[in-house]
Amino acid sequence: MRTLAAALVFLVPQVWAQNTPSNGLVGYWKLNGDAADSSGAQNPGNLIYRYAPYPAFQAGRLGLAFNSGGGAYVQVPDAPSLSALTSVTVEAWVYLNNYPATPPWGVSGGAPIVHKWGPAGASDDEFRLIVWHTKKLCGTVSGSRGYFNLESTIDFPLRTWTHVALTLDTARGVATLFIDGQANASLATNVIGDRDTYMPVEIGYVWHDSGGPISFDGVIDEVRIWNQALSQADIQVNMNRELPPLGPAKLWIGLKNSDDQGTQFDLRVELYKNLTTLLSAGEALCVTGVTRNPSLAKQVEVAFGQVAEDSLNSGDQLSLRILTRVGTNVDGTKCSGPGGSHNSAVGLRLYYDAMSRPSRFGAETPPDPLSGFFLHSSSTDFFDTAAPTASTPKYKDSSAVSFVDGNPWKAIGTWSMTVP
Ligand SMILES: [Ca+2]
Ligand SMILES: [Ca+2]
Repeated sequence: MRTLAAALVFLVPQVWAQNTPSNGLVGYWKLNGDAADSSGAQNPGNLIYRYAPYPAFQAGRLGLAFNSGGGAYVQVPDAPSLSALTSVTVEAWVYLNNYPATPPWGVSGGAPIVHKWGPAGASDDEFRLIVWHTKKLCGTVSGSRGYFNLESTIDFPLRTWTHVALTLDTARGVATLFIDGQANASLATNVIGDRDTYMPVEIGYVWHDSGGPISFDGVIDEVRIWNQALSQADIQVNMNRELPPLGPAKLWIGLKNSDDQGTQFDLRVELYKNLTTLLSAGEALCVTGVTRNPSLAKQVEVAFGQVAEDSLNSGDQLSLRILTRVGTNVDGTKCSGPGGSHNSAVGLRLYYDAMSRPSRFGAETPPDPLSGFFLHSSSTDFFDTAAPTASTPKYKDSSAVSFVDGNPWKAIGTWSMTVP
């Protein structure tokens, strides 16, 4: 049994076969008041107070964030999905109050952001992001070919929210430090991140090998660990938002009858478990510019609402239902189109199985034009993660929609898959 979030957030087939999502996100701590893992890889952390408990969560960069300045830290137990990542990305938003002091024992002081450290010293840390007392950000990865310390070329900004990311692309042999989405320093290296220790991931804290415990003096938010090297574009697209729990539906629509041109439409998507439990729904209202020819089909994005907590078992049916009606403002009045809006329309057409019009839905982390659950039809309507290959337009029409009849939603169709 899997939680819905674990199954749906990362929607590739492997999700149901193993715990590591194949989009590469292996740990995702939003730190919105707890240490829950939203990656789907099931790596929840524990909040540990070194001294007396205090309010460790406060307003952050995205929702709440974790204030480690009082001595608390987040500890995530070791797991196969967090070790020996080969290529890796470690990301976080950080707000540093002060540079770390050089401790009296004469070793380098540091403000630890994220560590998965080794039992023997820095040279066997699996990976880490830390701000040194020299004011530089440092990223480290180690493995069977040694380790690197890659330092920023600039002093780390104080008292301002700053996004940091370390990537190691083993295939290309490049490590890069990003600050606020811009590559700041890079290094050609043959290091591979294949170390596999039993140590936990720690956020905001490290036990310094020669100096004892060190806390990060500041606030940390939105920590993500990937088992792949994200591109700068991927980092920029995703750094300013929480990764969505379920990507939008992207639906290609057209008119059933060209006489309805100018009419505005509403679209609604509903996701069901076993056709009875509504897991999530979303609507796009007053969609304009809908025309008839397949080559003029219009893509409309419909965001899902929050996905209800539920569980999926092998054999459960997961279904996407798509509905339409005459375009309606939020106050219930009819939308007016620039070409004149009808009170009734012959119907709306959904394209779903042509190369250039692949209606689909699902997570996009990072956004990928060919990721998601694609709608298909054979003898039954279904969806899966394979992009359609048909070169001719495939579509399904709603029955007539009418505002004057009370403007009910009319189903275009229901697409399903069976959870393996
Ligand atoms: Ca947060
Ligand atoms: Ca391990």
